[in-house]
Amino acid sequence: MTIKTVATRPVDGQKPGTSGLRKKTDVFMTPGYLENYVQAIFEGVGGIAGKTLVVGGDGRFFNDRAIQTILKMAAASGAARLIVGQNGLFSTPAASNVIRKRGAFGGLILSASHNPGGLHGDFGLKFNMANGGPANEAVTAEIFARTKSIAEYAIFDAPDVDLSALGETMIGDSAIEVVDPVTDYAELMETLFDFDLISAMFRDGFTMRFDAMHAATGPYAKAILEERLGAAPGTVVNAVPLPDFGGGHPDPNPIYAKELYDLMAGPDAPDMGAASDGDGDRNIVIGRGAVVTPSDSLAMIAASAHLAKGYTRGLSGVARSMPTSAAVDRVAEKLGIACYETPTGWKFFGNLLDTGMITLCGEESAGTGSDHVREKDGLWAVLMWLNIQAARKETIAEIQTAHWAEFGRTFYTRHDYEAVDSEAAGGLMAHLRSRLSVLPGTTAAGLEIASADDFAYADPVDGSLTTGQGIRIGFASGERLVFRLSGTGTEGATIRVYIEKFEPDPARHGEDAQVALAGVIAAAEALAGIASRTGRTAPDVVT
Ligand code: VG1
Ligand code: CO
Repeated sequence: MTIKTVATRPVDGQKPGTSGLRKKTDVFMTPGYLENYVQAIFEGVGGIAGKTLVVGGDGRFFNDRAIQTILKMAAASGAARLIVGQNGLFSTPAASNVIRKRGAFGGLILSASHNPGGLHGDFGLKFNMANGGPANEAVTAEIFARTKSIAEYAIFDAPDVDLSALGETMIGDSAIEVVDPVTDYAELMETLFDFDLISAMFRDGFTMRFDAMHAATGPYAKAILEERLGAAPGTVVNAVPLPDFGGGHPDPNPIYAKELYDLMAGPDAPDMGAASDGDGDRNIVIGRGAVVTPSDSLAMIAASAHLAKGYTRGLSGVARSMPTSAAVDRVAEKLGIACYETPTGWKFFGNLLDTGMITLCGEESAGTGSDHVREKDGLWAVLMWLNIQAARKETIAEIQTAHWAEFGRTFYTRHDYEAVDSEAAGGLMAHLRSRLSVLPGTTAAGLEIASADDFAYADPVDGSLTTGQGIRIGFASGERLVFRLSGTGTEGATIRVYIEKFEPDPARHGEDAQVALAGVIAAAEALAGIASRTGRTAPDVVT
C-alpha cells in the first residue's frame, strides 16, 4: 500500500452552509469533488496527523463509497485512529456522542439530513469538532478558504475496508475501528431517562408508532423502544435504512410524513406518533389528535424536563434559534433562567452548551436537544416525551392543553417556497432589507409595524459576530414575521417565512394555526410580494 499524491484544482462553490456542504449527489460524485473537500477539511482544521476521528453517515446513496475515500485520505494524512459505524452508519447525534465519549479530535458526518437521497438527490458532508458539535464559523471559513487554494490531495492506494465486520484493521499506520453504532448511544439514553418508568407504561398498554422513514434512526429506535423499553414489535415502522430512503423524502413534516399525521388524526391513532429525519437529529411528536409544533415541544420539554432523571437538577438556561417561536421564552421567564436567541443552525448552540450556560435548546425545524451531545437529537426528544408522559400520567393532548392554559399559546407556522429562482429570492430579501429603516410606524395588511431589523448575533462566549441572519418584523400587537433564505438547499433558493402570534385567551387555543395567523400571513405577502416576485401563489411546504 502506498500513498498517492494527486494534483487537483479548486472547485467553485464548496462553501459550507447551515450544516456543512450539501450538493446534488452527482456533483459530489464528480471525480475529485469529494477529495478536494475532504483535503480542505483536514487542512482547515489544522491537520489530523496522530488524531482520532469518528466517521459515519445516514446511509444514503454514495455513503459507502464516500466513506472508503475518506478513510484512505485520513490514513494518508496520518490519522492515528478512525472510528467508523458498522456499515458506515451513524445517526448524527450518535456520532456526536462517540466523538465526546472517545475523546476524538472530531468527526466527519455524511448526510444531507432531511433532503432526498439517490444519484439525483442530495448528499452532504460536515466536520464536527472535539466537543461533538458542528464546526464553528471560524473553522468553516478556514475550510472554505482551503477549497479555494487546493493544489493536491493525498490518498492511500489501498483496498476497501470491510465495514460490515466489527473490529480493527489497518490502512498503513492508521487503525480503522468498526463499532456498533447503537451501543454507546443507547447507554447514554439510559443515563438520561427513567427506562423502568417508561417500560411500565408500555406494559400497561401504551401504544406508539415511530416512523424511521427508512433512515438512520431505525436501528436505534428498534433497539431502544422495542428491545429495551418493551414497546410492541412493529412500533417502529420503516426501520431499515435504505440508500434511497425507500423512495421517500426523509423529512418528518406534514407533507412527507403524511401517513403518520393522518394516522394520528384518525380513529386508530396510538397514544403517540413520532418520526425523525434522514440523519436522526430531527423529531416530530404527535399525540392523539394533537400535533405538537417543534417550537411548542421545546417549551413543553423545558417546563417538564426536571421529571426525567438526567435533568432533576433543573435547567441552567435555554436557547432557541431566532426564527423559533417565543413559547420557550415564557417558560424560561417563569423558571427564572436565561433564554438565548441564536442564528439558525446547531453550531451556534455549541459555546452556550460547552460553558454550561444552557441545558436545553431547539429550533422550529423539528430540532430539540440538550447538553448530552452537541447535535439536535431526534430519539432523545421522543424519549423525553415518553418520560414526561409516564411521569405526569397525562396524554400529549392533556399536557399541551395544560401548557397553553398556563403559558398562553404561541400560534406558529412556517411557509417554505422551494427551488425558487435565486435572483428572485435574492431580490425579495434585498428589497426587504432596503426598507428596514422606513417600515416601523407603517402598516402591512392593517397590522402596525413596531420594529424591523436584520438579525445579527454576538456570541456571548467568544464575542464572534454573525450578521445577515434573517429579516425580523415585529408588530405593535405582538405578532412576528421572519424572512430568511435556507442554507441547506441544493437547487435554486428556498425562501422561509416564519409566522407567529401569541394568544393568551384559552377560549381561542383550539383554533387552527393557519386561520389564527391569516392576518399575519397577509402581512407577509404585502411586505414581501412573494407572489409577484417569485410567481408562487402558495408555499410548497407548510409546517
Ligand atoms: C435547516 C433548518 C435549521 C437546521 C438545518 C440543519 O436550515 O432551518 O433549523 O439547523 O436545516 O438541520 P436552513 O438553512 O435550510 O433553514 V438538518 O436536520 O438538515 O442537519
Ligand atoms: Co437532520
